Amino acid sequence: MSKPTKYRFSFGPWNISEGADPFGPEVRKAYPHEKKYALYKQLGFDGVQFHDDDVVPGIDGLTPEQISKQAAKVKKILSNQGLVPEFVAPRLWFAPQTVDGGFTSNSAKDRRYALDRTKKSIDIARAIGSKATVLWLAREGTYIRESKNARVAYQRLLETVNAMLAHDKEIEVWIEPKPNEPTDQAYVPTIGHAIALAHASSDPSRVKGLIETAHALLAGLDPSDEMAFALAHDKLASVHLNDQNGLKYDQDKNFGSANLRAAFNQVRVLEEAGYGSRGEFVGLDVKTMRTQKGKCVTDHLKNSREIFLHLVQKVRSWDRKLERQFIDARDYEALELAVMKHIMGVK
Ligand code: XLS
Ligand code: MG
Repeated sequence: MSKPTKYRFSFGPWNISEGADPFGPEVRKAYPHEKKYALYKQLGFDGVQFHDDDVVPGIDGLTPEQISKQAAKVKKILSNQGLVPEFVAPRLWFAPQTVDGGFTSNSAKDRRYALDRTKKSIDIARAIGSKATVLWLAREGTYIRESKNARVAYQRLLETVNAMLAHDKEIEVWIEPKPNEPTDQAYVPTIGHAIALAHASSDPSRVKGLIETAHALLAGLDPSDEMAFALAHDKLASVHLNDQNGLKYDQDKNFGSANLRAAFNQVRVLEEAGYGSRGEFVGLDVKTMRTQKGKCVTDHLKNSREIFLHLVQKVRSWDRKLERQFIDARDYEALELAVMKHIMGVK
């Protein structure tokens, strides 16, 4: 057995939120991003996930010089706090140009905006010391199927990935699949789609996947199997652990809070593959409940990390001999009871 992985954790500043939802306003006071960075270490986190405008607010109205000046400022804050920028993702779902999608918009002008913005966000990633960008393809999809040519859309996505790889010779593109929300039907709904794109690209070694638990569940898939698929192809660049209670809006619940056994299996698959041993982060993408009182609530982050670490202990103390015995005997009823008792902590 190789040395146990010492996990490193990351989250994005948007994970400390004000609690607005589509039906009502903020319920907690805003907390400035700059102040959030000072909280990471004490919560047990070393990595920061970014959207481009988390680093450079108002990015669309700024000159390249203003953008690099602001990026340098954030780089300094990170190094003062001893933090690592994990990735910078273009936020392509807020601008008026991305109402109908970015790379797959029917408007050539809007597609150009999406690519330019993405190149800016790659430059920001490099400027703050990260070699990764994430494509969560929020609005690349449709509400009615007839509004776009899906075949052309997938070709455009591939051209986009190639243009990103050509723009910067070192950048890695991590594709984060999600099957729906905000669109009815999103392109690249599963990790299989993402990895197919990676292999079709001009440099497959720099295109990987990022799996978010809730996104896999929304696709009706088992997150641990999705992770296993990516790991089998050495394509799992990062994970966004959280949880989801069935097929409803994207909930970003605390890791393990809806389905502890599924969480155990995600940790088991990651552990067995040595995930993290090459510096990959265990990312969390969790939101506190809207009902939670307080300013700057961070308990959900601390708690999800704690649940992950408890599950690591559960995986490491799982009786592999017993497992082998039940598997060899094809006694899966006994195997299931043993797993359940182990998770529940009863003998
Ligand atoms: C939203 C996504 C987002 C990405 C980065 O559901 O998970 O948070 O991780 O754009
Ligand atoms: Mg995510």
